[in-house]
Amino acid sequence: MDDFDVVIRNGTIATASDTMQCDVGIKDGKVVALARNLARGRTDIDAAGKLVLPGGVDGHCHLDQPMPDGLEMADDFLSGSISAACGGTTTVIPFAAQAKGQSLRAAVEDYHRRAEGKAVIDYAFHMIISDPTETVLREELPRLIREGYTSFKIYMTYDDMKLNDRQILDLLAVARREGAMAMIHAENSDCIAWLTEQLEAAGLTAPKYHAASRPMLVEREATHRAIALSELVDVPILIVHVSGKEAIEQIRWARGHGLRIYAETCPQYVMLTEQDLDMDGYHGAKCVCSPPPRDKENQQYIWDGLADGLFTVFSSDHAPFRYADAKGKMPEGKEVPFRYIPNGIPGLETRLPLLFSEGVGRGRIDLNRFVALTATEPAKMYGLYPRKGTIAIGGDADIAIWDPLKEVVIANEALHHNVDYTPYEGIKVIGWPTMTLSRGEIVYQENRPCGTAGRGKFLKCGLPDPARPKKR
Ligand code: DUC
Ligand code: ZN
Ligand code: ZN
Repeated sequence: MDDFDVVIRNGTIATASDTMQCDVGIKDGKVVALARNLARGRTDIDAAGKLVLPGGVDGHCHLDQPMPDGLEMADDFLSGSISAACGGTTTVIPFAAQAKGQSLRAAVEDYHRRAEGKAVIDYAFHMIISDPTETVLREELPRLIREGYTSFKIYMTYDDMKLNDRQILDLLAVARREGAMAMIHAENSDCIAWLTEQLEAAGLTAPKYHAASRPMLVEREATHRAIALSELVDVPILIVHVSGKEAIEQIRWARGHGLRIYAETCPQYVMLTEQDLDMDGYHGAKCVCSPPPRDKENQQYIWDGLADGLFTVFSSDHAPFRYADAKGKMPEGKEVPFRYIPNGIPGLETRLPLLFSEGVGRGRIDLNRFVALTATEPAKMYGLYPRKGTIAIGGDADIAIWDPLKEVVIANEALHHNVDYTPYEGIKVIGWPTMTLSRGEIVYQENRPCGTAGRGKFLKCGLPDPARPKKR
């Protein structure tokens, strides 16, 4: 006799490869049956007319990351994970960031303390390596990779984090040996510094000049260089937050030459343009992120890459800073020159609805590709598949039930993050999750979060599929 804790019945299930009508039987947090007409579960959910999708895996977001200069991220693991769950996401992967002079192990331990008792959905960690000392390269990093921290980010810009080419090569060599995934923020630091000085000398310091200080070419050059470094070491890399045409051209070239270059993009590069940095007064600060949003033509290149497989993952890059806040977009409580505006915008909760509505709803990508980009591929990329990122027997019952016809006008007051604005205010989307289950437990239902703080578990990641060492 079947004995299910939960049954989701009458819905349309979609994975990265298939769409089918069947019920989902859940026991002890796992999917245990996929068939029609399952016996009743203790909780029985009617999903008639709904889509039953794998919960999203947000492979790039920032929560409670220590910041320099008195800045503070607005979301911790509690508000961030609640917001994610309310937008249909069931796994988040934020960053344990090493400060210069700090041991990498200490950064990871500190980040565990920040997460402890807070998350309502499961989470893993990437690392950010800002100080690749001999100890990091020889001992800490290899050990941490073997313990389940199998991806790390390298910055080519930002004074407190950037690495030079030699340091990047050293880290890529470790990634190759251990089978880890290196994520690269590709912007040319010196070009940005030089342009920023020129703009400031001319008195051009409003938020919109942030975009002028980081034109496409600084991203193109760094993307090209990152590709060359990856080729030299013979290791795959993932270029994060790709913003437009010229970076895409570099990646297409690399792929065409057989190089294993993966790419991520984010909602801001299909939903915003640099005009959004030129809103009245200082409001453009709300859209300051790096790389900056580009223009309509670049948005189309991003859509093409989402549809044709150039991009493997679609992440939020949620980097939450409050607008009217001295710890956020107004350091010291003032409107400041663009170089002092913290880079980043919120997007955990709106990531999936925006891509669903603008992508699937407008016929730019199909539903299976939507699932691949937002759940399955990030789970594979970071060694969490098939436990996460799909609906399959034996996998965690991380599921978002969507009403594909639900119309929502995005309004910050209805979102659950701790940021005082959304860059997507007033945008109408069609399709929104009505219920999110994490390991079979309902954590969000009809606009209300209902997961308890601390129920989310830390996930040790396996080796990323694309980075497993080749047999030698
Ligand atoms: N890079 C990120 O990955 N997130 C926020 C800001 C940035 O530059
Ligand atoms: Zn970045
Ligand atoms: Zn980021």
